Amino acid sequence: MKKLASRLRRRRYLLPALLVLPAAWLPTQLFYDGFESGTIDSNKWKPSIHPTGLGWASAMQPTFGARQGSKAMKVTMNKDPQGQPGDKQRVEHALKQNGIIHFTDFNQQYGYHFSVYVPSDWEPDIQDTISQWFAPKDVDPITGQKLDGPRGPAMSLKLKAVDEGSNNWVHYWELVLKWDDNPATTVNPDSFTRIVLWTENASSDLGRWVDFEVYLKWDWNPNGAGYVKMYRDGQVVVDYNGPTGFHDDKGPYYKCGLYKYTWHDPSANPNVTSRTLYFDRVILNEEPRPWP
Ligand SMILES: [Ca+2]
Ligand SMILES: [Ca+2]
Repeated sequence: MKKLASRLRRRRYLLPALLVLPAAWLPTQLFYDGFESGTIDSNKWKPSIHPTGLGWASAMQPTFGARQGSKAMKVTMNKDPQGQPGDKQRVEHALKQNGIIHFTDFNQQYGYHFSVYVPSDWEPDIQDTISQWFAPKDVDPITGQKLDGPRGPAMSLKLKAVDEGSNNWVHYWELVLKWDDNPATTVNPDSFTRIVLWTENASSDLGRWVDFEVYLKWDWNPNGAGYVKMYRDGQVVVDYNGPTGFHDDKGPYYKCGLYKYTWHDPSANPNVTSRTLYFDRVILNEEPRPWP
C-alpha cells in the first residue's frame, strides 16, 4: 500500500513535467536542405558568387556518397588569373526562410547543423572560410550611409594551414568569433574583440563527412546571455559563454561555401588554383543548446 502511494505520488509529479518539457525542448525547424531535389533551390538559398563564372554550386551525387540520401551540394571555385592582392573570391549560399534571407534575432537560441566533406587532396593554404555568420552593417535610414566600419563576419569557420617547420604545412580548423557592444563599430580594428574559439588539427577530417552542430545566442552585451557551443561529430569542441556579435539592428545570417579573401596575397599557396568541397544535411532550428 505504501509502495503504491509512493508510486502515485511520483506519477503526480511526473505528469506535469512531461506536459511541460516537450514544448520547452523540442526544436522548431526553420530550415532543412539535404539537396535531394537535385537543384540548389532559389527559395532556400541566396547565392553570392564573385567573380561570376569562376565559381558555382550544384546538387549532385558524389562518388564517395552523400552524408544523407544520395545527393549533396558541390561547391567549386577557380582562382581568377587576373586577381590582384586584396581581391576576394567567394561561392557562398545564404539560408533563406519563406524566400528571403534568414536574419537571426538577438537573444534567440539557434542550432545550426551541417555536414562538410573536404577532399583528402585539399592543398594547404593560409585560409579558406567555409561557413560564416555574416553581420549586416547598420544603415542610417535617412542618408543610407553605413554606420559600422569594416569588421568581417560575426563568426566564421575556417580551414587554414600552419607551417610547423621545414615547410611542413598542417591543416587546422579555426572558429573565430567577434563582438562589439558599441552601436557603431568604428574603423579602428581594435574597437572590437576577436576571439579564436577553437583551433584543432584537421588532417584526420579530410576525405570524410564531418558533422558540425553550432548552438548560439547572439548577445553583444558583456553582461548578457550570449553563448556558442559547437560539436564536431557529436563531441563538444567549443563551450563559450560571453558576448557574441555586434551591436546591430539586424542579427547575423548564415552562409556556407567557399570564401577566400587571401587567395591573391603573396603569402597564399600558388599551387592552389581550384577549390572544391561538399555540404549536406543543412539544418537551422530554434533550439536550446544540449546539456551537457
Ligand atoms: Ca543529401
Ligand atoms: Ca552596429
